Amino acid sequence: MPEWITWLFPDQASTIAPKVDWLYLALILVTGSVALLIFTLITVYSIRYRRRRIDQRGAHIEGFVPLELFWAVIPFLIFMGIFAWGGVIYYERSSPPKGTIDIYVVGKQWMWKLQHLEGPREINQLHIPAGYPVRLLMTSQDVIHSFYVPAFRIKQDVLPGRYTSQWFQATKPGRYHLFCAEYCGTEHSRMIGTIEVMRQEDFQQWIEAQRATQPMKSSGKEVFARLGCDSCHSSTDTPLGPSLHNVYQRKTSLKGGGSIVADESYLRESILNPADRIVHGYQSTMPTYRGQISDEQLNELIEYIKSLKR
Ligand code: HEC
Ligand SMILES: [Cu+2]
Repeated sequence: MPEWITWLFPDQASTIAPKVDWLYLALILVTGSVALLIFTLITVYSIRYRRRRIDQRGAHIEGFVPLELFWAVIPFLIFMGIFAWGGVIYYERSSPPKGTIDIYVVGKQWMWKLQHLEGPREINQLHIPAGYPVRLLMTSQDVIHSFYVPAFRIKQDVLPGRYTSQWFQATKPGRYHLFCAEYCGTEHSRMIGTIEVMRQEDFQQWIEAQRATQPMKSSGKEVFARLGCDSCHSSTDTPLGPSLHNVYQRKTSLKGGGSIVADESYLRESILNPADRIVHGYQSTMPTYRGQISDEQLNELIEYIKSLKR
């Protein structure tokens, strides 16, 4: 993006930001120049072809097919091009690379609660390193919110009862605004925060200084034991329940046909609504845990299940 145009956009602080801005700029230029052309022609023609005598009549015009085709087909092609361009960016925006740093986000009227896998929790503030892909796994404990960081050009609704996710890679250290972009009640406008992008070494130091906390998967292990999940789930399949080892990212066959890849959303659903999808070969004997655990505990539980490997 050339220097002279950057005043038009907020700071570009993620890998996707320049791509979004180029597309946006193209849209402004295309629609702006067409609007300008139309308004100029309206003005010029209304002066040039104004009625000069009271008995003057306009000619009767039937239409001209090549011209009609020209101004239908050309804009169509331009807009299909823009659609494809936007599609490519959208695809990139929604497919995180491998090896992301995962952060759990819980939206709540009216604050952002964030947690690192290593354990540290933050409120309305998130520390991350520059130059690393970060994936946010987000949910809300009440109404719909939206996680919006203008400098990264990312915005994603955060919904109660399920995970939505988005990823980004910050390019330069600094402090960036975090907003809630979905009206969520009286103090919506105060549901704001800061993303603190640090140099890699600084981030390493920061996360080590939070050592007092334990990793999410360890807290999750405690929740697992406290809720008695281990009475049915052990390291091997038993008649009481399937083993949860290696379940994450595995293709699970379901009762009644079909299968599903066990991602975070599936694990979450299995705990809150176990009757919705039954693992092949089992009955619906698992009780629901809806209302018994907070979103934070659920996140920790899921990290624990993800860590179970043979
Ligand atoms: C009474 C026994 C029982 C208890 C207690 C129980 N489960 Fe289950 N669980 C099952 C059975 C049976 C299934 C397979 C049928 C189904 O999908 O509902 C299952 C399935 C699951 C699955 C899906 C596994 C897969 O292979 O796709 C997950 C995840 C899970 N349980 C997690 C938990 C967690 C976490 C707890 C504790 C909060 C828990 N379960 C408590 C019996 C139990
Ligand atoms: Cu909100």
